[in-house]
Amino acid sequence: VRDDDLAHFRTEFARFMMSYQFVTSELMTKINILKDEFTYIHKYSPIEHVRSRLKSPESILHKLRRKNIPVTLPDIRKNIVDIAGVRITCSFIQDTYRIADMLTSQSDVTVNEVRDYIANPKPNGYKSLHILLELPVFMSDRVEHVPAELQIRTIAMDFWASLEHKIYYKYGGEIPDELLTELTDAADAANRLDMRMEHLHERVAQSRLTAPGEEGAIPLP
Ligand code: 0O2
Repeated sequence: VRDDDLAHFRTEFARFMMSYQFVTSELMTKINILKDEFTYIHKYSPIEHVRSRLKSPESILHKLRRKNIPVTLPDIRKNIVDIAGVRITCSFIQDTYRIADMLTSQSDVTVNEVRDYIANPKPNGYKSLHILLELPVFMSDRVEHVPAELQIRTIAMDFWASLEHKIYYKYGGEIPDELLTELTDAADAANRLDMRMEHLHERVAQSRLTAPGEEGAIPLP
């Protein structure tokens, strides 16, 4: 490879990666606006944490090799749709869907695919709502439609997924059977906890609606 070509590729790649940084910033702004406004109206926040990450060049290359995709920027743009990743953690299951609806109904958001692993968990027990979307990013000389992966899940689902992720990497993807069984049991326990918390949350919301002396209160959803 000539030095000139390498320098050119470096510049282009850096510029390419910047577009994912920008789409992440746009998504974070949208999420923060929804969070603040929802909290103001409903007096509680449906979002506990929001985190974002950019896939590393190593991890992009690894995925390209695994899927046998050529290493060109247009191929990466088209095929690796989770370079920009944003994860929202909610307290309650109903809020994961509510946040998803609020975001995906915005007119500049194009939804390419929804993978609902909450309604259809993976065989290991993994639960999360994944939305593959695209947003326009306005730059100095052009508009780019940049994809991002949004993951929305509850605190209990997130707790389970982070431990499973660590165990998966610790065992290089070959988790021993007895740990797999325990993990599946833990996923069931997390699911039961989600159901109970949701039920409690609904009861509290109902009692707030009917409590005497609270006529002026803004009802919980
Ligand atoms: P990281 O480090 O989070 O980026 P695809 O090839 O795109 O069709 P892919 O990428 O497996 O299939 O898509 P999927 O199933 O929607 O999963 C994408 C991401 O979801 C993963 O990204 C994880 O973050 C998370 N995920 C999916 N399945 C599991 C699971 O069983 N356990 C845990 N803990 N997380 C999961 P990456 O790139 O694998 O990792």
